[in-house]
Amino acid sequence: MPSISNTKRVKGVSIFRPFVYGSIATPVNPDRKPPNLPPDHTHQWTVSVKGVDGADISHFIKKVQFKLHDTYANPLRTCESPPFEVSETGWGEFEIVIKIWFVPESGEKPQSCFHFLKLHPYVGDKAELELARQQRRPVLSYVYDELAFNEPTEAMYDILTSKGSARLPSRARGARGEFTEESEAMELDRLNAGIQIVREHIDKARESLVAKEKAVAELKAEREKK
Ligand code: SLL
Repeated sequence: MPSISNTKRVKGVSIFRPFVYGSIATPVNPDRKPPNLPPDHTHQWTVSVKGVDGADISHFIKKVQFKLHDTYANPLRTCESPPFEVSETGWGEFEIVIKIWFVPESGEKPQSCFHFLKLHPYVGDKAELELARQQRRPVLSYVYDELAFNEPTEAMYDILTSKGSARLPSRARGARGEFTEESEAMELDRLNAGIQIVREHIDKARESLVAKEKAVAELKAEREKK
């Protein structure tokens, strides 16, 4: 049993560790169907939680549970050791709840994140999408995220500072991995949608400010008249 007696916390310190979660899905080739594939299953996919560029994450992540759609037998899938991943076949997209447990030394509660399983290509114009479909290109949907250990226990501080590092995903052009141009384009779409919402908020705030300024000016003018 690992010792969890050292629960004293290191004050004023936060340690961040990058990780990646998401899925890769490949359309089934009708000429090379895996045996026992149910006739309505169109895709093979893998959902995973992993380190950046294959970095080890098992010194801080102990266990990962993936909650699949209820149409799957035993939808709750647990990985007690790396690789933290589930491979399946299916026909539809759905949200996967990913619950991450940390090593006991951390004294941290488990944390959940949500991943929408993508089976179909969705970036590009009609012709590009059609080509991707025809070529049965894998569809990647990965998110880069960070786990924060705020005021870690002393034991956890020792673990985090002696193993691993805060390595960022490689962005070299043509690099193979989770972060392809497609997933980058997707991330950009998400960011742009976010920027649009922020813009709308700013516009609304500006309108209300202008209205208030007008009201104040009117009040002032009225008072000066008296
Ligand atoms: C949809 N809301 O209707 C989604 C649900 C569920 C996908 C998708 C099950 C595979 C099996 C499977 O692919 N479920 O029969 O084991 O699109």
